[in-house]
Amino acid sequence: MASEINLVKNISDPETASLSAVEFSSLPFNPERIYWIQDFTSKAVRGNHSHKNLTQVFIMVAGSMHLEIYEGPISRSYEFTRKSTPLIIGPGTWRIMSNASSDAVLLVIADRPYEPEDYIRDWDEYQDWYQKNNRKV
Ligand code: T46
Repeated sequence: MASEINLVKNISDPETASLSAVEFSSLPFNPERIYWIQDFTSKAVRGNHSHKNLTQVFIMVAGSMHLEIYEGPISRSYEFTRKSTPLIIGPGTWRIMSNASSDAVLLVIADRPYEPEDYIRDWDEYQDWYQKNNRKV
């Protein structure tokens, strides 16, 4: 499952700065972890995996990247920028991040701690898993 979620409140002061806020109470889950990814190199390709149980919100706080999301065999592409609405990425979605700008910062809010066993990193295994778990797009 991948869908947009409007949860960022932006308060802009043209004379000083812009402030953006997320109230945890507006999330559809209780956050367990926050991390962010930055300092992308020009040829970086990250992700290339799915999760069995993890739900996350992706917020692009700076720069831009290309985001490809698969739900089984069906894919969707996003040009994800700091102007984009945040995305909820649920279990059973394969993600590929590429073409990030050098200033890109992706902030992720997750509903579970880091669990290496929750990852599916093999594409064929993912497609089998997706079929067996009967995920709907
Ligand atoms: C995702 C995308 C957007 C930790 O030790 N703790 C953590 O919370 C995370 C997320 C990672 N790590 C370690 C595991 C690896 O040794 O950091 C290293 C890089 O992780 P990974 O190769 O999974 O990084 P990405 O950028 O491919 O994927 C990450 C998340 O793992 C993933 O859930 O959706 O960011």
